[in-house]
Amino acid sequence: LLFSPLRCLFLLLMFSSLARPFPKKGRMQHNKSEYLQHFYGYQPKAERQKRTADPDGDADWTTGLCDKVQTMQRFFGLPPTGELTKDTLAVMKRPRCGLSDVERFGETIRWKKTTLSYRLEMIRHWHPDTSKVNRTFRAAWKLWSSVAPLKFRKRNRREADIVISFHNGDHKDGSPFDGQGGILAHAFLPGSGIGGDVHFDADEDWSFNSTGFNLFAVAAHEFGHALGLPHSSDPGAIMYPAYSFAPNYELQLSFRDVKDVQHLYGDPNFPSLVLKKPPPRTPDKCDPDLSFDAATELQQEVLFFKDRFMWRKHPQFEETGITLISSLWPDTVPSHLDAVYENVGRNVLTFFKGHQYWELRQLKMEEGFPRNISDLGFPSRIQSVDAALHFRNDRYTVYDEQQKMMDGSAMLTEQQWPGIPAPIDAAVFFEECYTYHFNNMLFLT
Ligand SMILES: *[C@@H]1O[C@H](CO)[C@@H](O)[C@H](O)[C@H]1NC(C)=O
Ligand SMILES: *[C@@H]1O[C@H](CO)[C@@H](O)[C@H](O)[C@H]1NC(C)=O
Ligand SMILES: *[C@@H]1O[C@H](CO)[C@@H](O)[C@H](O)[C@H]1NC(C)=O
Ligand SMILES: *[C@@H]1O[C@H](CO)[C@@H](O)[C@H](O)[C@H]1NC(C)=O
Ligand SMILES: [Ca+2]
Ligand SMILES: [Ca+2]
Ligand SMILES: [Zn+2]
Ligand SMILES: [Zn+2]
Repeated sequence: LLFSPLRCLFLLLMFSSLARPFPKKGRMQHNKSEYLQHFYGYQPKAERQKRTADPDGDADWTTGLCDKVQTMQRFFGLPPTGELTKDTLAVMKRPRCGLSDVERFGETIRWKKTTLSYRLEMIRHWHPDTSKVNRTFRAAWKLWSSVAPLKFRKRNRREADIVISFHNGDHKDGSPFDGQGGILAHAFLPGSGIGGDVHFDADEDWSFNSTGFNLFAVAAHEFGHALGLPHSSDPGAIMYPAYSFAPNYELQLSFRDVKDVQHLYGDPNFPSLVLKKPPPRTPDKCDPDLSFDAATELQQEVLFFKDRFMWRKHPQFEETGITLISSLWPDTVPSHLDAVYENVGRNVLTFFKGHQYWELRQLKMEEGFPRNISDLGFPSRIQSVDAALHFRNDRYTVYDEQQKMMDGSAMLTEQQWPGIPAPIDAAVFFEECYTYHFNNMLFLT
């Protein structure tokens, strides 16, 4: 259905044209073949022929590649076209964890004891405040020990189950680091020796706040691997492989993380209900109570926004993938948006939140944003923008971009669309979950 050999042949050509001399930074992120090999188990032709002497090697290679691109796209909630679209390449370039996204470790790989020791190796390349580092790691372990029957004890000298260290480049474990950006860290599954150990890329600009990469956020994720957890495709999970840290967002385990760690270490006697507050669930697009923050068309797709997340509905594909807003666009695009809209003529996507707006062209933030919506010629009584720009509470206004003017008379929505409940959060065309509730045109409140 979705696979077209021609399209994949084209993909092949793109591959060769993308070949560049070895970039120093984030090597794997610049080599698509290597990215798919490393994170999605893709085996290029040469290696496969060695193994199977496949007479139909070329076609097989192309198919294999397309498959892996699709798997990757599904994982990150992109339309599974199998093509290396701009979006796909953008997601591939995002900083992330060094472990594979497709390996499943199974239930058997876990520690057989419940008190684990960890040790921090001397940090040679970086001279931070060690008390801050120690506090950061303690807090990251606490995330996990507060939802599962596990205890973590720090050791200063003696052997420990989990050794935490910083390395740059090739550090002799078969998974070299790649300089700034790209891969941030990796960890080993529970076991003896190197098992359970956690390595951070010493070339990154680590921080305790939102400059560079936040050590706490990455440690919380890697410690999950050290306990035996694989990557999760739930973008709300700490075990999601892409780095996402927002300064205003309290880092916590999601419902999925808690479920997964309790599945590994669950003890029927452990009262999982004592959690002080329930872990946050990633919004489910089919939840009848869900209301979107915003929605917009983007070329052929319809995009829906909620908190830090977005869904992408592509007309060619039945599934609607969920992803993080930050996995596609720069961190400067805020979460909890008020409205988003596409200006097809100017090829610009505009995001609204409060009295500010941002403009993106070709996935890149334009200079000088955010700006005040008063710059758009909005009358001062407009403090923020709801829904598809044209809606504000029970009124809608028409914004004329040519004139930078609002149609002066805000009209009551009900006059235009009788029976539409107000206020409107997002006005969109969406049919996947709701066909039997509504006709195709859906207005969410
Ligand atoms: C990408 O990686 C593959 C496999 O490691 C290698 O054969 C190829 O030369 C690399 N391409 C570039 C442009 O670095
Ligand atoms: C932090 O941990 C390291 C390594 O275990 C230790 O050498 C250092 O003294 C600790 N720092 C503080 C302030 O406790
Ligand atoms: C973050 O911490 C660094 C020092 O680790 C400091 O220089 C910087 O100003 C801080 N940034 C913010 C936004 O707090
Ligand atoms: C931006 O707009 C808001 C409301 O529209 C107004 O209160 C605020 O003073 C404006 N800020 C600037 C810097 O113009
Ligand atoms: Ca790196
Ligand atoms: Ca170990
Ligand atoms: Zn990981
Ligand atoms: Zn390593």
